[in-house]
Amino acid sequence: GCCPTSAVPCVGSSCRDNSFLFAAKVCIKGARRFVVSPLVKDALSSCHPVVALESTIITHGMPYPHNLETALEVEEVVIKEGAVPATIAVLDGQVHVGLSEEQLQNLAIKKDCIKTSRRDFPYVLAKGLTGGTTVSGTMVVAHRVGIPIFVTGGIGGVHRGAETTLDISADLTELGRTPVCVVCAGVKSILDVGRTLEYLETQGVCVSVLGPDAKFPDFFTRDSGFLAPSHVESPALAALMMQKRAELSLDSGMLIAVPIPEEHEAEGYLIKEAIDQAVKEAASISGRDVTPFILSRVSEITAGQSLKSNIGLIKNNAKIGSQVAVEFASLTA
Ligand code: PSU
Ligand code: MN
Repeated sequence: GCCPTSAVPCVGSSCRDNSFLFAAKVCIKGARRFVVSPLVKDALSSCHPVVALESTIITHGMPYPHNLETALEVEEVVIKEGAVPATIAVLDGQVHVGLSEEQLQNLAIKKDCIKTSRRDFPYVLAKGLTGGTTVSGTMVVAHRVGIPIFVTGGIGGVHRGAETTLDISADLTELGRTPVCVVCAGVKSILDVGRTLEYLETQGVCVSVLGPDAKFPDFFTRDSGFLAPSHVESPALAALMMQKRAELSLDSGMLIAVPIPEEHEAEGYLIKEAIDQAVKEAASISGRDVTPFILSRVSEITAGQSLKSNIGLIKNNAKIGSQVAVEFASLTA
């Protein structure tokens, strides 16, 4: 069941040929030039669950050595839940799916990595550069190789003041156009959470909280004050939504929001004040530098408290997201 034209094996004939997997087969031909690790390749060809992971969080989201430690721990969590982690990045002009520990280490210490979203691939690849892929960049690659689910901390969104700056993350349009399920802890309140939810609605993205109610989490805390359009009670139901999306051949992605575990919740008032201050300071920053600037300022102002919450929630997302991936693989096996 492998494409003769592809270096990447197709999803095997043992898989039920539903529309999602068929789409993956077609797309995978475009992935000829990707470097897919042997473990990820094997997993994809045998329908074993694979979880994609982004790398901007390593290159721009956290300081060394926390970035490396967290990346390794997250991969361990995925493996423990019975799935195969596939961290995606651009290394010296080549798109990699599945990184070795050495490659992760190099990425974590390298100073001149490019934050790579969808728009940046042509440039980063042509110049042979190294880049950490954002949520949008990671979704593009995950879909090309047939990975249906992707775990991260938080997605980009509509920035506060976007009504004048027009600063709206490419993550949101990507969710509207690429059928990958993104598992995150909601939308950071450095952003305009309400407008982000509106924008996702316009883009036709299925947004659901995995939990007992539809309170939409804002990354550091479990309740942003906004409601998601829906909630599901279990990873199995989240996986079923993925399958229903596929059966309808919807081209759009999905967003599953997992509230941060109570024990990792940051002090609400402390985070809020730090964020307000950091957003003010970011007034003179623009483009792709805005989000990394605010993230590092919030971490400084809270003396690392936000970083601790960040690490706690991403590991929890990896656990829950892997459970969804395992459930989804069993639906399509
Ligand atoms: N939010 C975080 N940590 C991150 C990011 C967002 O809490 O590391 C990264 C993700 O890679 C996301 C990107 O896709 O920032 C969004 O950047 P922008 O706002 O420039 O679109
Ligand atoms: Mn932006």
